[in-house]
Amino acid sequence: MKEKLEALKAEALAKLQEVSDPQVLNDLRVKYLGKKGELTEVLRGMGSLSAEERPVIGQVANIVRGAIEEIIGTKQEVFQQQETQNRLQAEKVDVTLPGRRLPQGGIHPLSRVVQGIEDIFIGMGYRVAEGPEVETDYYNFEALNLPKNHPARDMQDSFYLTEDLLMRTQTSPVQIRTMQAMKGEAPVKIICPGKVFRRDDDDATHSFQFHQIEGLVIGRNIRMSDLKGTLQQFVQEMFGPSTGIRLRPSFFPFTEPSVEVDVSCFKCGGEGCRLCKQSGWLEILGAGMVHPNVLRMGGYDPEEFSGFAFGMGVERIAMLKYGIDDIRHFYNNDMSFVKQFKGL
Ligand code: 2NM
Repeated sequence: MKEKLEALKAEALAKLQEVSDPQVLNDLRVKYLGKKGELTEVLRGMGSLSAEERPVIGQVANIVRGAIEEIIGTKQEVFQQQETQNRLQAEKVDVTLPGRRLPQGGIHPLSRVVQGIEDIFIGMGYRVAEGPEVETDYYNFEALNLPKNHPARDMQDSFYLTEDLLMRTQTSPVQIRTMQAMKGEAPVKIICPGKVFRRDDDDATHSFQFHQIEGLVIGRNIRMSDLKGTLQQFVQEMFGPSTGIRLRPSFFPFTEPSVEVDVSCFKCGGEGCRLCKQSGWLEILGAGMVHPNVLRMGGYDPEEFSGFAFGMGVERIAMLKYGIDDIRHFYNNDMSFVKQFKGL
């Protein structure tokens, strides 16, 4: 029996020594040490041994069991370490790799220009007022001193929805609405940014919808010099401290007198270049003293109150500022265009 045990031990150790796979190791453990294993099988014969032989064989059996358990334990530990190493290798993270950038949006050039202009006027104490894009004939024309037979009211020039409703052709109706809401209180200092609509064929410089910012100031003793000083301050903040302005007589139904306002070319400083067509000046604003009829429509007595107003096209300013040659770029949603203004 002792020989059997020694043979079992030799065979088991030889086989276990070669094992390189945890599954095989477990199979061998069951084969030798399991309940129905070979060692158990041998020990079952102990019953036929004499009382003297039994402890001797028992001791040998224990040594055999111990030797087999030890080599299995050692092997298990090696396999476990290998497993840990493999996992560490597989799950390795290189913390020095650069991170993945999140896609970042930018502000549309038109919004950027609107925000810039708003900030300048807010800095001068103005409030931003907004109103509906669908207007009544009264607010869009009548209250702005455009009589019923005025050429600007031609059906050909505006988008009419009904006899009485149309898409606003400028943001001035917001100013009338604001004046009426103020119920004769002064001062009024507002700018009105927004989308306006004209029935026009689109080309490089025209669009049936575009953006305007209009400003309005009403108070006592508001004079043309206040308008001039305000616009002078605005263009210096907008285009740089050396920018100058020039007023030329003009006509608008809602202002009297009316002026066109040019700014000295911010590209050449007035020397003359391609941007200003060699004139040294860029036309960017219309303005004037609010017409007495408009003041009356807004609820202000022209004998007591006066005011100035101005308006500018956002697209035109953005095109000059960023050197954009076609107004349609603003609306195409072409990413290669829009992306150029990221972080500007
Ligand atoms: C312009 C030019 C001149 C203007 C007038 C008014 C109002 F409502 F007070 F009558 N708002 N804006 C105005 C005056 C607009 O845009 C070129």
